[in-house]
Amino acid sequence: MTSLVPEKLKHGLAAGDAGRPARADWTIDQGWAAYTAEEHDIWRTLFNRQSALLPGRACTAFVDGMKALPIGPDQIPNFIELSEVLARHTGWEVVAVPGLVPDEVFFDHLANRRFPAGQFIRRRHELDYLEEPDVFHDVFGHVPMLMNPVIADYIQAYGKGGLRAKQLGVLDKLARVYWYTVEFGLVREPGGLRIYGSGIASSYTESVFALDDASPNRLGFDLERVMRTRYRIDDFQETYFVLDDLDDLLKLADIDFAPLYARVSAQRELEPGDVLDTDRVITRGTGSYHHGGKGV
Ligand code: HBI
Ligand code: FE
Repeated sequence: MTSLVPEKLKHGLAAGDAGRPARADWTIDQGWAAYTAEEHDIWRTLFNRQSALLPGRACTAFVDGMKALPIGPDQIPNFIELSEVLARHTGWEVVAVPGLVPDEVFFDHLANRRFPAGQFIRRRHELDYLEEPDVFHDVFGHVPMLMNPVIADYIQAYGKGGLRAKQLGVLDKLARVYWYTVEFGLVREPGGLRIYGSGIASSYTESVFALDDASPNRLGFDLERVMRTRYRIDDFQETYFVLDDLDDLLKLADIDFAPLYARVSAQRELEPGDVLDTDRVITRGTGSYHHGGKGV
């Protein structure tokens, strides 16, 4: 699982960690030719085990997007080749960054349909856990969803909304919406619940936990409810929010969030595992994973 915690930036994430100077927009060259055989091999390991897991778990949009893209087991994808296909479908491109970038920089890229993807790949001893988004999380997890026109517009709207939310001092509320949709969202399909969140789709362990484990809650998505809900950055989620249809995100892209922020700010914040009387409960989790042995 990757964390999107901006605090990391304050502790000296150096631009150009990959050995290249970052530009003002924090982009770097992908430097594709410089990836080592070991790095391509780590990609292959991650790609193969995730590809075996996702049929019947990933949503149709993810599967379709993946199929149409030059993403395969043999090598770390080339961002220029990805961008050519993306541009034709939804007008997005993929640009390389050293890791987490400052919020404003991130939002500005998204608002202009540029997806900043980590240039580096995790090491072999951290296959299942890393703190910063790497090329596997960003490309395998996010890029297939950017082939979907609804997600394409929604993530751009998040970029535009992010700049406003930051000025209003309510970024934490908007970031929760991104977290519980783009990163950790589930969607109902005729065959059952499916993954569309990239943080789940790129995680071997969480793509099983999110759908099959008895521990987490699975609740119908509600915008204001989600804005109030804290999330876990360093472990599986205690609650997943479920859309009835990916098209529901289209409405979200159009809503004026300003009045919502005011209303939500007046209400108490919710803990990751809370379930309310007003929630549309799909699965009431046992909580055993996070609270096991403590009688919750
Ligand atoms: N930078 N590269 C990268 N990827 C992210 O997902 C990201 C980021 N910087 C800030 C950030 N996310 C979040 O803190 C915002 O979405 C709030
Ligand atoms: Fe991500």
